[in-house]
Formats: sequence, structure tokens, C-alpha cells
Amino acid sequence: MFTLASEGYAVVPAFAAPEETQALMDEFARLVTVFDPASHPTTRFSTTDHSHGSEDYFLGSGDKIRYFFEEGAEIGPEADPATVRASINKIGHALHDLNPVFTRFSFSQAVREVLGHTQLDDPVLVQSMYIVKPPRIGGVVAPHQDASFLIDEPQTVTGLWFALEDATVDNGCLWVLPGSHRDPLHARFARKANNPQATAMDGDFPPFDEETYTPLEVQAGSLVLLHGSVLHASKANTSSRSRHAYTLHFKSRASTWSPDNWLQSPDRPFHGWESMPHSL
Ligand SMILES: O=C(O)CCC(=O)C(=O)O
Repeated sequence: MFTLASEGYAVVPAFAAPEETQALMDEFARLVTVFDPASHPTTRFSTTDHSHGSEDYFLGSGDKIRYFFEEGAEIGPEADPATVRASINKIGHALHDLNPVFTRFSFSQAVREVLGHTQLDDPVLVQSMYIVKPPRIGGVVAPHQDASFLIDEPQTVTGLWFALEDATVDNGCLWVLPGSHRDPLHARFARKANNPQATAMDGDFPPFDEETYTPLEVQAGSLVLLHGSVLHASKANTSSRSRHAYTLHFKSRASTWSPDNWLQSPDRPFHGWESMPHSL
């Protein structure tokens, strides 16, 4: 049943109760109303050209709650606030530390227990993202390995992807390449040695191949675990339905966080359950 070690991913249906997924979606809806589209940077998140990778707004988001937009969004200076709000690609990357609703979910006992089935040793949480994949404009996520973007030594990074809504081929579900976690890292995305306020991608991921990838159509509440080296992707959302998901990335406490990782968190040391109230 638990295929993370053999296949590089595992699906746990009905991991989260409907009240839990609804609480995250309600909190997202509230976060969307409290930010001011008029004064907000319109940093687009691109998994194809990585243009966000040298913007301070992105590079400083490791210990913040920040909003990123779809590549195809029409959000110029004249755009109305509703259009801007409907164009959010994701919110990241410290919801788990800075927002109580996301903290409660991220550090639940159920999450702690499921991590016991992974290679992680004494897990600490390094990032969280609320991914929207909005109807019609939700963009492609190009094939990648998460450990190329979240670099530790030895490599332990493991992803948890929670479906908050049903994910289908039509609305842009995840696709994985089974067994690809045995590949070495195809690329490395990191801060430049001569300019840490910019990043560079060294290497290329193999192109998406529908013949070899497996679509993970899952119902709301399902959890998908992703080995840091497994190749995965998602297609554009061409449907009229959104595809909300919440993701967490953990590493083993003792692994070394590369100093050239894009994600740095000087004011918010990574932690696990040791600094959480027992009531969680
Ligand atoms: O939610 C998606 O479509 C892809 C997310 C993903 O691959 C990631 O965050 O690593």
C-alpha cells in the first residue's frame, strides 16, 4: 500500500476530513480578501522560465506569507481587484508558521504519524504553499524534482501534497513518473555564487511524456507523498473548476540546508513538533 520507497510517491485517500480541508479553503478565501491588489507586487510564478527567481519579493518569501500570480494573468495597472484576486497562482512559503489555521493542520498528529512511514528522521518543516490552479488560467507546472529546489545534504526532502478539492486530468491533477526517484537530480536551482539576490537553473529536466507519467486523480482530502527526487508535473487547468491544494516540504533535522538554497529563513529556524503546543 505504501509505495513511497518503491515508486517515489504514495497516495493516502481520505487523509483529511472535509471540515479540515474546508477550514484551509476558508482561511485562503480570507487571506485573499485582506491583501490589497492595488499596492501588491505582481510577481508571476513561472515553472518554465523561472523569471520570479531573481525577484526580491520571491527570494524573501521563505519566512513570509506572500502571493504569486499566474503567468497568463491579465493583471496590469488597470486590472480590477477581482481579476487580480482570481489570478493568484499560490501563496507561500511560511503559512505553517505565521497563520494559526495552517499551523494547526501542518503540525497535526496525523501529519506527524504519516511522516513516520517515510525516510525522514526527526522531520522539520521547511516550506508550505497554498496552490490554487484557478479555472481556465491555472498554468502548467513543468516536470521537476522538488529536491532540485530545496537542497539538503544528505538529500532527505519529502513533499506532502493535500488535495483540498477533487483533482482530475481536466482541472490539472498531479502527474508522476513512477520510479524516477532513483534518478540523480537532473537540475539544481540555487542562488548565484557571485550574486545571491539572483538564482540560476543548472541543468534540465526531461520533458513531460504522457505515455510514461501516471495521472493522480484524487478526491478532496487525499494526501500524495512525493519523494524529493521523483519527477512530477501538472498540466494547465482548462476546466471551469479550481483545483486547490496545500503542500508541505519536510527535511530530516540533521541534514545540512545548502547555503545557496533560494529559500532561506534567517528569522524563522526550521522546526518540527518540539515547539508546538501539545494540544495540536
Ligand atoms: O500542484 C501542482 O500542480 C504542482 C505542485 C508541485 O509540483 C510542487 O509544488 O512541487
